[in-house]
Amino acid sequence: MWRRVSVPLILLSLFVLIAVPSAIAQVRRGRTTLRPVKPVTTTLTVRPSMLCFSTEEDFLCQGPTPSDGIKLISDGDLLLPNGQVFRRNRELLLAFEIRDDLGLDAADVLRVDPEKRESLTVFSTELDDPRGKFTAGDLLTTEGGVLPNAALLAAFSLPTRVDLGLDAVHFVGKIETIINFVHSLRDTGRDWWLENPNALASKLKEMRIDIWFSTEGTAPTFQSPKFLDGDLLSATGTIIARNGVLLPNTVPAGLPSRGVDFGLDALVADRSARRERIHFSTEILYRGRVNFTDGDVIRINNGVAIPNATLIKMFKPRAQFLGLDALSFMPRR
Ligand SMILES: [Ca+2]
Ligand SMILES: [Ca+2]
Ligand SMILES: [Ca+2]
Repeated sequence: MWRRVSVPLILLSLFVLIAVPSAIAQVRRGRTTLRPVKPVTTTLTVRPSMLCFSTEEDFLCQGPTPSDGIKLISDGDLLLPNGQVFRRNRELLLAFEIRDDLGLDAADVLRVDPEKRESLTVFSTELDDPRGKFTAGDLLTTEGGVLPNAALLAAFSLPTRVDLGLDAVHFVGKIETIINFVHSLRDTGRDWWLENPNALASKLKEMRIDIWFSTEGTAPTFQSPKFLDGDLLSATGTIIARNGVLLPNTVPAGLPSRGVDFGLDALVADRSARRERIHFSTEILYRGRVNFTDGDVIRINNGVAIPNATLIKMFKPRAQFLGLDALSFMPRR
């Protein structure tokens, strides 16, 4: 009994003898905390429930049946990690009166009204409109607006006008202003922007908003690129983050210095234009000190935030990996 009591007593006495004078000394030195303060992180913690996404491939859902009763999921559908379909491809394209599935490789959901089952989303398809109303490089809105690829690239003053595709998109700025700009695309029309592509950068600056995006191609030439398809661009003509900035130093990302362009095919951030909030997906995987696949959600300069398996598990697909091609936050409803 004596031994059982004495050991805790001795430990307690030692703690009092060591800890209390140390604490008093810290308070005397004007320190208000007795423990080391954890470093404050400004990185947004992204949870799967905050996101919607599209896959690289079509698949059959083996989980709960989607609300429209169709178990076949297209790489053009916008999905929720809870195993539901947020919008089918044909719903996104409803305003364009297109019944073909044209794929989905960029999306930014701006507003959701669950009661009316309405949402305002900007997005880009994998394929051109068969009737020629838009290309896979254009930015589309669910209201039927089209911002052509030429306008997105105009501020980069490339020597020739070329459609470089559109692989990821995210608007930054005040959400009400972004929505007003997107509404205006419905009335302006694609042809006006093709005639006045340089108007976009000045319009965005005037409204104090921006369009962050990535292309499918490197320009103006592969040998002497101004930007890579793995760089994050701004429609005002600047590079927000090069491929080598997006990925940690231990990954050989960026050309020509580090060796490989990993691509950039899906992107989310908040609306505040802070680079540390960027999360994205690459076109190719990497195995090294930092491992990632082209289906994972990766945090800027910091490795995998959400693995592909977590995004797709509620769909119970028969393959464990479906890729990742578009990513958006879901607005708070
Ligand atoms: Ca994409
Ligand atoms: Ca596209
Ligand atoms: Ca990807």
